[in-house]
Amino acid sequence: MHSDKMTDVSDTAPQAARADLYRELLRFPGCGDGITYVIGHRNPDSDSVGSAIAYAWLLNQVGIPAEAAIAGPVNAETAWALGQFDIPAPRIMSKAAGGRFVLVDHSAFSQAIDGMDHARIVGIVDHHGIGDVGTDERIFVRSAPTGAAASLVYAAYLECNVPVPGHIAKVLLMSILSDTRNMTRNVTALDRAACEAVTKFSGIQNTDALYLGMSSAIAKYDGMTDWEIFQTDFKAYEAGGIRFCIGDVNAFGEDAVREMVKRMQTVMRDHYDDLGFDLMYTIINNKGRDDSENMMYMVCWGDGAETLLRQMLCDDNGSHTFTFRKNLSRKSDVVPALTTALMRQQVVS
Ligand SMILES: [Mn+2]
Repeated sequence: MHSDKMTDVSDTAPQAARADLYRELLRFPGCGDGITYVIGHRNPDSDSVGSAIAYAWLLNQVGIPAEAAIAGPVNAETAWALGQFDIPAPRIMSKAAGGRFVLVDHSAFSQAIDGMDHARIVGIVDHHGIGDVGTDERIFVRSAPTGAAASLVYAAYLECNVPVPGHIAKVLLMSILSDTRNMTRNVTALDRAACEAVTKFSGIQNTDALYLGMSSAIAKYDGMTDWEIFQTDFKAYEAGGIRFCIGDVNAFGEDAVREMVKRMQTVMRDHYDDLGFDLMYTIINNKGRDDSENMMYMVCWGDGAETLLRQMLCDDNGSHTFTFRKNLSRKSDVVPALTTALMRQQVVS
């Protein structure tokens, strides 16, 4: 007989009772009437988009009218995957003021759309650090160090005892594979459980093929200028009074990576003055790597930018270029390393 985990859960009275507790928390007083928008960060990646779609769908199931939104156009990877699934991208929102929001995959105003500081934030689902979106109002925050925000969204489905339908399973799978680099980076037991479950519910047989399609799509950047490529996945930070940014771009194979290194160096040099950051970094991932090749490159610009990178585990190739044998995560490796180095610098100077 076919046994479905989700059905098993709903059959047990204690589980169902517990689901009611979580449903009530999601609909907490003050959450209000009208539409709640679920939105990810600027320069949306697959995790941001998939998590928004899936969490909005869940909110609707528990009685909160919700709609997924995105902070800008989807990237080539997300566009390709949504195209495969025949699922439309959420609508783009650029102004938040006056609206009601759940933030997914971010919790900092610098990564939110304009006006979020004048909006009502009723929830956060994030796997980064806690950002600066402080509020005096009541809020449902779900934050944990998972590989993908989408794994936390899956956990919310479990808690609310809402079965994951096929189309939601597909976008959650897209999100998890993307953020964990096909389950090779920052993978926790929850990510593994989520990935296994949504793979099953999605009906997708070959997740490696899905991931390969996604990563070759994102490394293509068809018809985009170097400046547009640089901005596709770009985040701003501050530590020790120093403003810095880290872009994250992709290329397929070592030759394409070296070419991309040069292009991103030029972009950073040309836009250094108008962007106004003290330090600029770009990670260039090798998406089609074999064992003889480097996993990723980092290029930098700005006074002292190289000094900070030299403190990380990498090879200095000169002309602002560094190579890594390991796949580093911007969130869990690069940002903490740079932040620590900058704070230390501040203490010394
Ligand atoms: Mn994420």
